[in-house]
Amino acid sequence: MRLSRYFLPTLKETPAEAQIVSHRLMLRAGLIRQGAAGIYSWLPLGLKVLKNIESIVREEQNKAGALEVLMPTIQSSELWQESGRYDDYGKEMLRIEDRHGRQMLYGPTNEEMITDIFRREVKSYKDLPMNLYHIQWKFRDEIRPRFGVMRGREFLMKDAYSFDMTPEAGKQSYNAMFVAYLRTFARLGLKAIPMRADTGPIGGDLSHEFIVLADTGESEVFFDKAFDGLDPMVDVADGTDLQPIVDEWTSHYAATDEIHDAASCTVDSNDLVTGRGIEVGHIFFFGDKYSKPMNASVQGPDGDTVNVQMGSYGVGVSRLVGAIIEACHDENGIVWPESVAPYKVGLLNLRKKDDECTAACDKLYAQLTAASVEVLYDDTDAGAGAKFANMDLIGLPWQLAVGPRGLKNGVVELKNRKSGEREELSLEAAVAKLTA
Ligand code: 5CA
Repeated sequence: MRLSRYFLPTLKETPAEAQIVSHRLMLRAGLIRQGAAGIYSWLPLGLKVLKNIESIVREEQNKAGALEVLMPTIQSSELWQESGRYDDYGKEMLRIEDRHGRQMLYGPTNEEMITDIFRREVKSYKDLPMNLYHIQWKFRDEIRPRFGVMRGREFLMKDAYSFDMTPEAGKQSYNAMFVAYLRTFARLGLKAIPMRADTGPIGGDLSHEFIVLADTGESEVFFDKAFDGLDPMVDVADGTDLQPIVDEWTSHYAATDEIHDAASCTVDSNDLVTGRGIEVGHIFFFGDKYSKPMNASVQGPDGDTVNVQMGSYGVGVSRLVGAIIEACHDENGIVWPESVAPYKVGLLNLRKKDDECTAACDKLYAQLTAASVEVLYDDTDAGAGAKFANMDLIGLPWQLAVGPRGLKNGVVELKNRKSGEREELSLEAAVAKLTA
């Protein structure tokens, strides 16, 4: 992509309304713009990151055996009357009346709707286990939307719903999502710790929040430093017994302030780490909480009818953009992990008026693009200093700078955004390194 043809409205000044670094950088780097409190438009660069995160989440859901569907954002109130949550959900639910006076709502979550789909179609234990997920916008009329996309009112969530015949099978489905979450957050370049959690309005008694550590996180967290030694990139194949993996990850103490109790915490004080964290995922097992009132049942092997055992599993996809920036930035801007970066390489033409320099840049751009390397090519008239500052701000993993002085010696400069390391390479070597 040529920057001269792109829409990247970056800001030099720090926007006054943004209290935390990720919100400031998302505005400054031209990723989002606010429409109303807690409601954002995604500009081209931000949307690319959001889509990259979504893809990784999707790959790991599919790998874990979940099936993608897409449910609507607008729901009818009737199913929520059935589950009993229509009144319970209170003011966080955005209620809408259609032209016929029917009560509708903008979905804050989809337990009711998916349970309805399931009960209409699935009648036998033979069709289980089943896990259905979608990646769809939600609306919660948060009392205090803040920190940009971190606590929005409209936000993108991946929500999965599992259906099983027995509580034991239901826990296996829970374990599959638990492990998929470990892998997902690791692939996103994050260190997320699963912590025992309150279940709130979703319900149930088994639940974990996946928390990314960041000073600006909304919850205070307490955990055993033993988590440092665990590798979340667990390799799983069909039939792998997941229980030992989950046991390993849940045997160490980790709790948010909601349930942490200093008196009953057994971790040696030298081993207990205290910090702040951002909740990027939340998984629940709630048995028949919805299947019973909504009468979602299947026929078991001996002919009797049983309410299915359910779990639900959320990932805050849009929140993750902010969470990744909180975890990956420095004083000059964002430092994207390569897996989610909007472009891999920023190509800087340091002297656009120099024909040789422009010809070399055009050629590098063509070669890298032909090799499927995503390049954002700064072919604008801006000065070299401004170009470097802008590239640092938007945080692409590699910067390839081309200037007349280097070209005289046949070299260009490749900088790694994260380490800051620079090296001079021939043009061929630079292309080889970036396409390797
Ligand atoms: N139905 C269940 C799981 S599918 C559910 O709704 N869980 S949740 O309420 O915990 O939300 C799932 C994830 O969505 C959270 O872990 C969080 O990462 C994200 N999320 C929740 N509220 C917001 C919000 N206001 N802004 C941005 N992300 C949010």
